[in-house]
Amino acid sequence: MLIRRSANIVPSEITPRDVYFNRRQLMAGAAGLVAAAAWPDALRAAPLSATKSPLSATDEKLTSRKDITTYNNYYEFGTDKASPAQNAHTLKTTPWTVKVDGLVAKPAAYAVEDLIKESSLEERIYRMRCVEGWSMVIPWVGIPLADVIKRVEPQGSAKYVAFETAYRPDEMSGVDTLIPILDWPYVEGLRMDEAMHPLTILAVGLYGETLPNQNGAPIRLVVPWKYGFKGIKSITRISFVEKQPETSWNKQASNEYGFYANVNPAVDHPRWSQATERRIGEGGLFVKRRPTLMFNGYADQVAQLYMGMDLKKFY
Ligand SMILES: Nc1nc2c(c(=O)[nH]1)N[C@H]1C(S)=C(S)[C@@H](COP(=O)(O)O)O[C@H]1N2
Ligand SMILES: [Mo]
Repeated sequence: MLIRRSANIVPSEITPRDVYFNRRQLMAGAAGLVAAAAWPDALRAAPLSATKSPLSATDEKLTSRKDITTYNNYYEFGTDKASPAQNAHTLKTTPWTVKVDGLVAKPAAYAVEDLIKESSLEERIYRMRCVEGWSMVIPWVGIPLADVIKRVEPQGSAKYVAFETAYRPDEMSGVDTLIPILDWPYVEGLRMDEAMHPLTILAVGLYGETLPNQNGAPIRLVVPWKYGFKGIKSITRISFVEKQPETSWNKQASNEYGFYANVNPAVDHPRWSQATERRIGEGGLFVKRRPTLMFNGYADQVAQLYMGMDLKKFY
């Protein structure tokens, strides 16, 4: 019997394929229906098949999987770089739904697998730059956010897209602290043209497998020409709105973190320069910092979005 068999084996013996196969069988058996493809259990990294995208930055050496998955910012699980990898396993990422609401023709609670269904998974190798001054090159797997936006049919009055992370004190060790680090839930936003830009993706994996929890499983935003904090993790809500939405870091310190957060070596953070960066993995005290590039090196693709805007004022 399927159920007794799976109860008798220890989790480490279950491969992602077994999980996938068993769930399909159980669903088909119980409902007497053809089961929809089940989203692989994100607790264990499961392989994803993705096509390579020409929008990748292929010239640079990839940051190791180890560094990408152990040097994280995900304050819901603590503020040390190592904390998310240690603590984020408590977040239950299956099943997972994303509520789409606001100024759209098709508001609904979409299961992650349905949200990405009419799109094909692509590998996008992107340079990523954190406002703290470090950078990585990450092989994401995801879909253009534009595909999702088109499907839900925003109204003409929708000028911005707002995003919200799950807020689950029982599953997040860092949100119930005595002095709150941030005003939870974590929220972010993009202007509609930024959200529709072909470089903007919803990532569901990295290095060819489903996202580890510390990187924002099961689904997170990736906007490579902006500072890392715009890349909101474990998204549970996407809202289409008329007015510029609030963002977590801007609420926390509006003189330090603006709504746009475009990578810009000419506009310093009030407490430190943004002119250079340290590439994670290029260790050693004497390794030279790299110059930070305008729009993180994506200026050819995105500069026209900001024509005529004063980027010192709209930082
Ligand atoms: N919900 C949530 N999303 C978040 C953060 C966070 O603390 N909470 N940190 C941001 C910051 S500052 C960065 S640099 C990136 C880091 O993503 P990574 O750990 O996958 O590299 O996630 C962003 N998304
Ligand atoms: Mo960051």
